[in-house]
Amino acid sequence: MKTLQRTLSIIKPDAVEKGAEGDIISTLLNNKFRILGIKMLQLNKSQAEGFYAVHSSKPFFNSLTDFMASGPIVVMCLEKENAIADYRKLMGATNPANAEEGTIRKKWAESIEKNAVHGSDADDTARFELSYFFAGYELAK
Ligand code: IDP
Ligand code: MG
Repeated sequence: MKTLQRTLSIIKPDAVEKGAEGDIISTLLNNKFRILGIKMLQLNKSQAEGFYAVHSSKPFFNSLTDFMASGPIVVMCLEKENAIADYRKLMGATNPANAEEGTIRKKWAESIEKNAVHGSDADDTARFELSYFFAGYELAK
């Protein structure tokens, strides 16, 4: 049975710097994602560390959190049937060298770190990540 799901999407600083927001948002809408909430903001270093706490032991953690705090981002709550897996498929592989044709990362990512977009990877992480950026009243019904 298909169930309606929510996922967190981030257009990362590298993609905002390139002016890719409009193209990425169009791609999401064309692929039947509903945008229930959207805002632009810039994380500070400790907010970036909190968001990526699951990766705190990784060798790339310091560089990743510097990058995520380096400029404005666009955060969105997306809704669709099977949104979590479908959005990860649309994003493409973490390393753009492995991303399939037609994916957002194939088009916009420049490296395994500066890879244009983020998407939640499971129900529990989606809940945590959505609550990191949005209060309930900020989301459309
Ligand atoms: P995901 O974004 O595809 O879910 P994760 O493994 O959860 O990938 O990694 C989170 C983010 O950390 C990636 O999107 C990327 O920006 C960065 N990252 C992942 N692996 C590496 C790496 O090996 N070197 C540098 N940055 C990395
Ligand atoms: Mg991840």
